[in-house]
Amino acid sequence: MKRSSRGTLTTAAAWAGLSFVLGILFTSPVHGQTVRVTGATPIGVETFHQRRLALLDSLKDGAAVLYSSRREEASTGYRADGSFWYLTGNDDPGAILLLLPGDPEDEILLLRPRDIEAERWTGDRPALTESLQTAWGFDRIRRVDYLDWLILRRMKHEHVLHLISSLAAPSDPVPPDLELYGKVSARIPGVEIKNSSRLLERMRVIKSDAEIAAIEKAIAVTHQGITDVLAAVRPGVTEFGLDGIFEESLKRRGAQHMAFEPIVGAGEETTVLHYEKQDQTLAAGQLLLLDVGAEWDHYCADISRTFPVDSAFSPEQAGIYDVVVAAQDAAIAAVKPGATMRDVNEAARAVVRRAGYTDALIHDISHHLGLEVHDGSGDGVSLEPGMVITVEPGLYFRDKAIGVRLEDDVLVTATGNRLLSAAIPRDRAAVEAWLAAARK
Ligand SMILES: [Mn+2]
Repeated sequence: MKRSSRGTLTTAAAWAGLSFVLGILFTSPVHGQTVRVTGATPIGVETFHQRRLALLDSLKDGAAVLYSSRREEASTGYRADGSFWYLTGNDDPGAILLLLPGDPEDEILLLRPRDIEAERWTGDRPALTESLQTAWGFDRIRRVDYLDWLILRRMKHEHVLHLISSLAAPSDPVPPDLELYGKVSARIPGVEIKNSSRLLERMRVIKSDAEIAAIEKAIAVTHQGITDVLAAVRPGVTEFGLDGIFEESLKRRGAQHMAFEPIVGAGEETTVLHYEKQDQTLAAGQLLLLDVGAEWDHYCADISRTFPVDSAFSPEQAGIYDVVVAAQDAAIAAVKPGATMRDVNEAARAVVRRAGYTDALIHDISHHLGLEVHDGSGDGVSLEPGMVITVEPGLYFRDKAIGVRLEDDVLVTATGNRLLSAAIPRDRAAVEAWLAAARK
């Protein structure tokens, strides 16, 4: 569930306090300016470079432009979109990547110009230095003003512009790369726009060990965050109060960002899939549904759990809860190489159908997980080792004010799957014990 927008943690605190963000300090000899550079992650500049080389190889010709076009949110600060970060490890606002397969300068990072006066308000931005190129793993970093000239020069000899960003829906705004390509093709005869978005999506859908480790860390922090929330669960507390505890817990543990805006709903709100208001007060006898996730090194966790506000589920709640567990068990068991998302979905539905709750499962139960909460599916056909998907069946009964959703994150392995979130209690008795332990 949930939309894929980023969380709302403030960036302001960030830097100094959080040891996991390894700032690189260096001085520009030209301006005598010291610049802090973000983007240092365990994944490392060489990996980002290898990814670009692999993509350049598959593109073969022409040019590809990729904008770091994630919207900047006041409370979150700037986060590069998934594809841009996957290829660059770079969060510099407004940056652009230009790939020119076969050219001696085949990868160029373009940065927005500096604005000395704006930087008094928002902080220093880097000067273009050799040390910056080394730190960011690029042979060539220029200003975005060069893009026109570089494209024109390239299109004198080449005629293909590759779209490598994720496809936008017809009702979405025209993405900036396609807008640029449209202008180029309106001015240079014979220029062709080619859909190569599948290439990057194929790369992103198979996760490396380092990526899986980041997802696991995000899951572990999410687990701790939920435990901190549980310590406060009782009649009389507000949904937004619990949301605040989760966010604070993440930050305290070094996760600067939430993977998405938490869903915290009690009572009837457990039946609202994307519940956002969070203005209700918890009451005895209700259920509490949490759909939450931390982001760690840009990788997302996505976990849902449902709890009794009291210490135990009522018999009616328990009956429904156990069906969701059984449906989830069946769906997780269906996760293996060669299976499809449809197979996974159907495994859960079969259990729900047998229980007589067919119409209470109102959404599909899986999506890919990675740099985005809803990651691309690659070809979207069958599961392969290295893919990470969610399994999230839910049953929703508005008239009973009972909504139960369980969501876990599953890695497809060569032989089947590994439940990355196995440490987070899931069975009814284990969840009641978790709640009791957290309250002590
Ligand atoms: Mn989900």
